[in-house]
Amino acid sequence: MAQFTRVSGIVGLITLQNPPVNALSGALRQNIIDVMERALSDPKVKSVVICGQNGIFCGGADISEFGKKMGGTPLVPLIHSLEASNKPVVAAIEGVALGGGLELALGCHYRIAHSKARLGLPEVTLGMMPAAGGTQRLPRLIGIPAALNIITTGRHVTAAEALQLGFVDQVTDHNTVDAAVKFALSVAGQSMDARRISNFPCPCPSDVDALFEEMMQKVRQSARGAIAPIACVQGVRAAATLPYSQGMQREAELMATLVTSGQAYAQRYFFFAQRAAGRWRMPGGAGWDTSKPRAVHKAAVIGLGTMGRGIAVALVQTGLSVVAVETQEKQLMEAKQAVSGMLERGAKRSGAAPALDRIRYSQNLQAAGDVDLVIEAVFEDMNLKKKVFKQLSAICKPGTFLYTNTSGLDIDQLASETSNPELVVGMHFFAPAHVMKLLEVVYGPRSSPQAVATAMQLGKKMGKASVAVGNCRGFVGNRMLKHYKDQSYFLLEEGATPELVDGALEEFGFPMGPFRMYDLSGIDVGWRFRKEEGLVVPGLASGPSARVRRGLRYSPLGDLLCDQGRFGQKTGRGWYQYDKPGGRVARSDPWLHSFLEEYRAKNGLVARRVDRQEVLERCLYALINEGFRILEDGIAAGPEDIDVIYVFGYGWPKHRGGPMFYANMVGLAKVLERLEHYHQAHRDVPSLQPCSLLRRLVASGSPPINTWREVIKKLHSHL
Ligand code: 3H9
Repeated sequence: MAQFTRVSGIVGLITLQNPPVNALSGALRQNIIDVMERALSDPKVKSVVICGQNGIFCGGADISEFGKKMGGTPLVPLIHSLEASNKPVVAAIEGVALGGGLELALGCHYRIAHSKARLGLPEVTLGMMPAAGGTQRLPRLIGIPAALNIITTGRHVTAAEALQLGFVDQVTDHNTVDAAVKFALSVAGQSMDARRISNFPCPCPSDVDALFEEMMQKVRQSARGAIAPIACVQGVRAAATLPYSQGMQREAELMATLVTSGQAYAQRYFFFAQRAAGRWRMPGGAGWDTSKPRAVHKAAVIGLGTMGRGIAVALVQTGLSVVAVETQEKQLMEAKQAVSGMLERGAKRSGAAPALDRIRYSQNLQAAGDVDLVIEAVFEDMNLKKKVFKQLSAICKPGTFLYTNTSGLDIDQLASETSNPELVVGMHFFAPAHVMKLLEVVYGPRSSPQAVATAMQLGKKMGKASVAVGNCRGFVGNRMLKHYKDQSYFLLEEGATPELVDGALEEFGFPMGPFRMYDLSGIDVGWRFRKEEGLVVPGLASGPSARVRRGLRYSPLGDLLCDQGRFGQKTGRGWYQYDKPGGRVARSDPWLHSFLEEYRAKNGLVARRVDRQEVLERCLYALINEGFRILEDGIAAGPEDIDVIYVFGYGWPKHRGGPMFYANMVGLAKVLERLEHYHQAHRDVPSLQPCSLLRRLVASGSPPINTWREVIKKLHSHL
């Protein structure tokens, strides 16, 4: 687990060995203590180097051990014993030094890092805080503002930045262990009194109170109810205001509250959920472990609207050569300018040169003839997409993957237009496509495992959380969202206001409630679509038929606003009012409230008092219920997939783990009981009727969420 050897005669080399990331499990911690004692008691050893096997220093504490009974020596005394050593201890950092891994390195007297190494304290992203001295040592070493930034964001820092900030002493492009051993030889025999960070005074700016006040406000605003970032600030504040030993005590107290909190539980679950989603599987068994992706070098993007432009940027940034096709000349010119701008801004941020020469523009679909894959991103219209797919099937070289960016159209219908339907897969990007982390990879009944594997790998290369899902209207994310949206409208009809609904959901942790979201994205989008489908009947504002579509309860409220030209932010009026068209600050609108009253009166609806709890239960449980249906249908393989989709694509607060995790936390029996209650009260809303999988899970004693995949598999095998 921790191997000890002597190198260059006098250097004790300790190698952490706990694949895959040398996480500091109880056993490894105990081992480090044992080998360190050996190194210190060996008179031939004059200095020590700590490194990790397989080019990785250490990925931090073993996340799977939190919430369980702790074994082995805790990390804090281990790090203290390293720091207290009279023999110099040098950390040789390759790959990553994260969380407890960086804290271990901060306990060493020197840190030598490889130029490609990444360092950071990402505990906050797990709902926790650095609690092995990270909040006390880092500010002492690099100052409060820089330490606050690293600890409250959890971001990974490059070796170059770490050197500049001063928490790495040397960066090498060569063998890091060799460099560290050389360094250890050069400091052997020296006193380490001046190198123990815990003895450093904490550099305190004169306006320390103002600094922390400002930081606390900033963190509270962006945390959306998450408690870990606040505890991180409090921990660093302790470093600034208390002696080291008391600061450590404060750090331990804060962590004790965090580590047992529901939020930390949710975020640790989410860490493993992301990895579980990567282990995708199609019905029939093909999946990540059996299907090899094909190497791709050249891609085409068809259609350069907002989505196509973002996708082209993401592909170029991934290192592919891209042909960007747009048949309209004006649109092509505009897109070229916009894409170049995005690439230049991206390059500026990353410090690289913009790869403008990797993208070529064309007005002709024939330009896609020699590419390895196409991502079609034309307007969301089935007939148009079918036409494009038919043409692409004839133009592209044999074997070219044909991917479609759609937010919910039937992949199999598109595949039918081609001569090789197995090459067709959906790639549902989220706007802006080069920024948003989520990608739904949608397999149709005829998609080949290799076409899916290649799309999944491409998504990963783009830095996306890619989730493989089955083909159905709206796929996973939008199919569930429909029911959340429906409830938001029904609540207005029954007596709520947009302010109440948005307020409740924002307090829950969404960055934006539904009505502010509709205003932002444009209320007219769905209205235009429904008009084309003949579902909006002009002038039909009242009477029973206005509130029924396809035999189901329907709220025409959004359509009625559009009839009045209130499309949202872009027209300066929507569910709220704005100071001008395009304005961002939503203000309550008395007109809207009168409009709602009139609407209710015309439709014979009597407003009743709706409270925040009902808003949460109706909107969230309707969405969750659909999540269970999706699991039942096999559209998503497990609850983790749904949770990843909702956190990365739909603003679900990460500290609540995702909708399915939330249902598990609330208790499935409670969710079932509330759904039954609401369905009883709204018989014309079938989506509130509890789905049979939820009933079966409750009947089988509400098994823990990490067993649902297996339970569902068994249910399917009995069908
Ligand atoms: C902490 O340190 C608290 C301290 O302050 C002490 C308090 C007292 N533990 O991501 P990958 C697994 S909190 C357990 O696919 P990559 C992971 O599940 C910790 N397991 O690879 C996966 O398993 P599987 C702070 C871990 O190359 C496999 O390793 N540290 C841990 O894309 C490969 O992972 C962090 O937050 C862990 N610490 O990325 C760092 N780390 O194959 C968390 C990974 O079965 N880790 N695994 O699915 C990471 O950010 C990434 O894993 C890393 C590698 C960048 C290291």
